[in-house]
Amino acid sequence: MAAMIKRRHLLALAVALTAAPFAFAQSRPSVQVEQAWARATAGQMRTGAAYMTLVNTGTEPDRLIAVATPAADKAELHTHVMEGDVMRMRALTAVEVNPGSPSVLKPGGLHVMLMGLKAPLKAGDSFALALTFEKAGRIETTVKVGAAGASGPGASDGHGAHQHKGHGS
Ligand SMILES: [Cu+2]
Repeated sequence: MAAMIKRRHLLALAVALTAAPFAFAQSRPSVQVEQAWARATAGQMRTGAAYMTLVNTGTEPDRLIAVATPAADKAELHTHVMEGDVMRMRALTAVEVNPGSPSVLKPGGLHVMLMGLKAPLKAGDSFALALTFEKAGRIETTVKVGAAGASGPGASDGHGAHQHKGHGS
């Protein structure tokens, strides 16, 4: 008799557990775009790249599916792949943004390719970038332009001694 009741309780628990993901799925997914930056371009070069960290603060996976900026004729999602000994860029249709593991766009990896820049990117300037996510929708961010040789957001070119390192890691 007692065993019977216990079994029923277990079943109820199992139902509660399987129902939980549905409850979470109702919550609105959200993505934060952090530390968007770009390198200054050289001379009349008409292509550039923007980098950033995409943090999924929701509970469901999301995907970055489109990028656009008034600073360039066209923006695309790119990654770098090795083909033999040669590093090449390849266009992507989407970048996965999963909860608990920020997607980092950085030199040598994922990046937003800017084609047909309307003006050279100069250190200290900034420009708007619109990111469209499958679930989170359209998010606008501001891309800060760093030095031509910058390797990260806010990275100094040797003169930025007063710069803070930003969010600790
Ligand atoms: Cu590219």
